[in-house]
Amino acid sequence: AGTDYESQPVKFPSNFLLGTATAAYQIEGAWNASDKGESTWDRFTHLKDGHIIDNSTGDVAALSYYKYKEDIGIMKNLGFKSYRFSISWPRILPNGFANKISKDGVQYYHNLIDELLKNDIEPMLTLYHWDHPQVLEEAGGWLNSEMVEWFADYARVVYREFAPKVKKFIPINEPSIVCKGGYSYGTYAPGKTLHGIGEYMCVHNVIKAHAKAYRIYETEFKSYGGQVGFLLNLFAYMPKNPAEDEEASKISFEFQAGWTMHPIYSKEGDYPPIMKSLVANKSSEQGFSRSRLPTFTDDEIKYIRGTSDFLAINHYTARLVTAGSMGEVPSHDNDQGIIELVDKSWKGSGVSWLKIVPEGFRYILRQLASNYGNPPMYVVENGVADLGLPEDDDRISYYREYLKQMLLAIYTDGVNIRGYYVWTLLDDFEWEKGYSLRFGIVSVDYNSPNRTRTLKKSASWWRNVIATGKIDQ
Ligand code: PNW
Repeated sequence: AGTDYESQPVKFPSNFLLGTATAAYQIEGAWNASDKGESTWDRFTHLKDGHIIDNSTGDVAALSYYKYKEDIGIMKNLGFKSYRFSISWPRILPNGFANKISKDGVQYYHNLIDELLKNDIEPMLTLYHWDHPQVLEEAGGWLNSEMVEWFADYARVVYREFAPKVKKFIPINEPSIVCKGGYSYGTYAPGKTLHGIGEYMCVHNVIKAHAKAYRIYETEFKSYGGQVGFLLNLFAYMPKNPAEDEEASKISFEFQAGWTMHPIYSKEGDYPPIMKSLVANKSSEQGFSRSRLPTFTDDEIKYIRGTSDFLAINHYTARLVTAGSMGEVPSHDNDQGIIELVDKSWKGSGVSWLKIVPEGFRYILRQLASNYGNPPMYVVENGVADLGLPEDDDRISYYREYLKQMLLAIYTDGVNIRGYYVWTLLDDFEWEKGYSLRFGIVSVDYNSPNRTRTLKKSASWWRNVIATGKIDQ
């Protein structure tokens, strides 16, 4: 409010890091190259049982396993200074466990990282972007607390190999999204629908796994001088009616952000008090003998608190919230006592959940900063889907308007944001949506065996933004 269009800041701060982000399963292909093990997403897509809209798989995807040099060349050409990518866990640990390390798998990521460094592109490494070894899922996956140890063993292998070259690590991509998709809705691998139980158990173990991966770096690898950050996905949850729905918006924030942020970033640690009481009340109303929200021991609370050197956030869209009831009974969605709505005036995109609400971006950046002591932050995913147009003017205006809101958060609100990553470089495998929609600034021709890349208009737009250090009006 009070800032007119002309006076909005358009220049990035100096040393602001601009990059692009991808994830292994969504672009690599080469699903069974060399001795790679089967991942949960390999298993899930191979079922071809309608879970994936076009019954497609990531078997070949964008072939980035073979074309990484070309992809890095594109980033270099566009001027990006950093690349966030993920490692496929079963590619480097084919058995799931650390008793066997794949030489070829490890070599692939060394080649990728070396090529980035040669081109002055800073690697940001995500250890787990949803594709865990299927064999570990057979043993319970994120519902088994042993998964914390298996992940810790994997993290140690990753650090041992790559800590000399990589200075920013993110253990886990979006705990709440992967746990709800995989263990509550069943829309993601492994497709379990234990709503009200599964998503809480999964997040509980994921938080512990994150913390352990952080502590391992801290005690065994800190001499390399790198950092380990916590990543969450967060929509903006804005009150439907500002006069009445402030409480609803606070509850939403605690259930989405607080669920994982409070244990790691608050002074007291543990889950947010309001979440503990709401889930406990619902559970008892429903006849459960204890809360469906698991509990941390005092030692665990201490161990988890403070396990993040930077906050990484993925942001796409917003919701309006008001008191009400949604979701399956029981479920994390339902426990909140909230309904989420979208404003009719919000523009849609190529995917139904993603409405275009630039002001929501500033809203959550400010909210995160003020709730958790304004930690150093990186926005490590932001972008929009369409149905595949080379003249992607809507994508350009999405980036333009969202970036302006981020700059307002930086300059006007003082939010400590250090970098921003475009989701995504290449048209990719979009999980349950397969290849039916496109998020890339570079198109991939899925009809050509070679997966030919072509720059979209938004890629050229980004080249200009990076070269000039500012957003065009
Ligand atoms: C992110 N939602 O996930 C993921 O990190 C990416 O792998 C993915 O490709 C990207 O968003 C775009 O879809 C989300 O439905 C997926 O709320 C879905 C939701 C949120 C985040």
